[in-house]
Amino acid sequence: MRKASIRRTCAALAAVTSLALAVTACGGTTQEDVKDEGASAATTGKADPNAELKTGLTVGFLPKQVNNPYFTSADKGGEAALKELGSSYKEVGPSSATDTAGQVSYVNTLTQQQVDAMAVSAQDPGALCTSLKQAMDNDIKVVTYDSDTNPECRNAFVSQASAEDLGRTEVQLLAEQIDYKGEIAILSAAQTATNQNIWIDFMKKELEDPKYKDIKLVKVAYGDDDAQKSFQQTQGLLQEYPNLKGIISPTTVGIKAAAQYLSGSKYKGKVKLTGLGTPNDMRKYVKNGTVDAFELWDPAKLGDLAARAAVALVSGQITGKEGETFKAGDKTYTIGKDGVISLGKPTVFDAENIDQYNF
Ligand code: RAM
Repeated sequence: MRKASIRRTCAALAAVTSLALAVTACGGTTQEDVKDEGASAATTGKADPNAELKTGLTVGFLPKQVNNPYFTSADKGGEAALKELGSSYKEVGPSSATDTAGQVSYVNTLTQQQVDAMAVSAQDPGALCTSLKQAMDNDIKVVTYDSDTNPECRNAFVSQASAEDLGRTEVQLLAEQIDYKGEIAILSAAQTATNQNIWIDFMKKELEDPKYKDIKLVKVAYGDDDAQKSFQQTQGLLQEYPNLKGIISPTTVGIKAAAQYLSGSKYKGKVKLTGLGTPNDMRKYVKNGTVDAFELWDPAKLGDLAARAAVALVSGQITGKEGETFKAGDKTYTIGKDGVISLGKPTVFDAENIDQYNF
């Protein structure tokens, strides 16, 4: 749908937003209406891999949580890529990872502002769907990055790594550390988080392998990507399960808080901890013997790829269909099933290599 279609969706927009703002956004025919009438590949639904990359675009980043250092790095990567491509960056978002209503209103704000594309890390798979569909109806390209919504509610998902690999390898890492024996728990982020929930499903599948028959997953706790709550949840796990042998925390906020708790307790080095963390957060806990190994991708590279995918979508190089390809930096990416673009493989960090990384 073209920019001109904004007029058709304005009534709907007004219903979910403040009328005054919706009216400003829907003021009438703009230069954009005219410019975009020459149908591009993207607007006709056909990808043109040779289409020139557009410049002067605005891409809005909407992370799960703005004050989370992981998203600060990711979004900085997006900002740098957009600068290089001659487009503008903006970031909006809630400060809590459990504020889905806040995320919905930020999607609506970006729609009113008529950004060309938005990159969203969804706190909840379904909650953003109506507003994201409305954005797409207004000719705004939507990529999710880090944490997906339902495939029909965005054009493409820029994934950090295969969800299956991430879930299974975290179990493999912990199992080795506890000699394939004992009670384990998971300390996750928000209960609704799409990314963590998919990884946890794959952890459970991995645990079905008979080689883990002596490992028992006793609890999945939720720290909501809040440092204090994650710390308290770790403390609670140890109180409830005094024989606990290991914890997997697939969240940068959770693993840091759990490491903080363990390192100041009698469990240091005895209760093993792994999951997803940044090398900068975890360095001291690897060096002081609280943590043996954990993993992550480079968040800045994820943000970079999300920005480049957004610009490729607006430019019509891709539409989000399986098999389409586009260049991002010096690499060519192929879109997979359900519009998924995968960054690559995560890195495992331990005492040997952690000093080589700075993020
Ligand atoms: C937290 C967030 C994010 C996740 C990382 C690993 O920062 O929950 O969504 O990808 O951890």
